[in-house]
Amino acid sequence: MNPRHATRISRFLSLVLRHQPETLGITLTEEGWTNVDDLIAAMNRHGQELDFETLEQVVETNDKKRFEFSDDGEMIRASQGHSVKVNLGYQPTPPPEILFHGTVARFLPSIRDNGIQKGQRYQVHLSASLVVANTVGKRRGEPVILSVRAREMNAAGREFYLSTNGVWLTDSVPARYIDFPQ
Ligand code: HQG
Repeated sequence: MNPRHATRISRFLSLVLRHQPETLGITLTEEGWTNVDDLIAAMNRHGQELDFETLEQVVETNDKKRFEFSDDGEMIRASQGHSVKVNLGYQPTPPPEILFHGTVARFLPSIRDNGIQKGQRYQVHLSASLVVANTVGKRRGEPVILSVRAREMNAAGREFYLSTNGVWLTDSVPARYIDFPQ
C-alpha cells in the first residue's frame, strides 16, 4: 500500500478512535472499542474509502502500533492516546526504575510547579526508551528529556500501566519524582 495513503488513514483513525468518534457517527464502548464493519461502513459513507484488507494492513504496519483488533477480530480500538473518556482496562504493572518523558523547554517552568499532567489525554505518556522520548519531544521543538523515578513513585502507591503498544501510562507525575536536565 502507498505509505502516504496508510498515513492518511491512520491519522483519520486516530481522530475518530481517540478524539471525535462523532465525526463518523460511531460510538466507542467504555474500553474504547468499536465494531470493525460499522467503522468501515462509516468511513466509506464519509468519503474515506476503506476495505477490510486495507484496514488490516494499516493496523499491522502502523509505526507505533496505535490500533488493535479484539481477540475475535470483530472490534478495533486505539491502544492509547485518547482524549474521550475511556477505561482501557490495562492492569497495574510494576515499572522499570526510570521512565522518560520528552517535552520542550517552554513547558519546564510549569512542569517544575505542577509536575507532568495528562492535559487532554487519557493519562501521562512515558517511555522506557530515550530514543522514543526524544522523538515525542521533537514534535514540539528542541526536545528536553525528563527522567521519572518510576519505581520510587510506584513504591509510594502510584500505579503504572503498560499499553498494548508499549507506552507507559500513569495519572500524573509529581515534580518531586522528576530529574530535570541542568
Ligand atoms: C506537556 C504521541 C505544561 C507535555 C506521542 C507535552 C506520545 C505540560 C504536552 C503521545 C505539563 C502534552 C503523547 C505541565 C505536561 N505544564 N506542560 N504541568 N505537563 N506538559 O501530546 O506526551 O503519535 O498530550 O510535556 O508520540 O507529548 O499520538 O502528550 O509536551 O506517545 O500516537 O504537555 O502522543 O503519540 O502533549 O505525547 P501530549 P505527549 P501519537
